[in-house]
Amino acid sequence: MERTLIIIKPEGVQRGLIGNVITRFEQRGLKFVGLKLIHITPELAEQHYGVHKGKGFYAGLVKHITSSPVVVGVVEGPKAITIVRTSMGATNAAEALPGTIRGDYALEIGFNIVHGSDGPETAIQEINLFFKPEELVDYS
Ligand code: DAT
Ligand code: MG
Repeated sequence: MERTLIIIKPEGVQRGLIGNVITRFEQRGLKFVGLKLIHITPELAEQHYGVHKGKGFYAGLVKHITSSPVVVGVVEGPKAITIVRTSMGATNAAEALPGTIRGDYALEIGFNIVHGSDGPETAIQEINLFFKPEELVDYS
């Protein structure tokens, strides 16, 4: 079993895609063990996107993710990290295949609807950044 962090970004919330994105992960078979609506602070955004510091798009990325509320969730399942990434589609929405979230709902890299952790270590870091242990449920 793996756990991974997902974020429905400001444009996803504003466009009314919360239910749709959650449904896609649920229908894939993943279980939500954490879920909340929050407004990300600049401090939290800088921690979350710290790996991109120094890149040309960093300032815009932080500004955008803090611009309005987002949904953050933790999903669980076998190979959850890879399954979320492949369900999301390519980072650059122009290259994302139809059938993926980005391929069905996004046009631009800067408005690509959804975030998913990119590996086992970042998944643990990102889950701990956004959720306290007591905010995560256990179905077993
Ligand atoms: P992903 O979100 O697929 O993990 P990433 O970690 O490389 O992609 O980048 C994080 C986010 O930053 C991405 O979802 C959108 C934005 N981004 C990445 N590369 C960009 C670029 N060249 N121009 C503008 N925004 C970019
Ligand atoms: Mg990433």
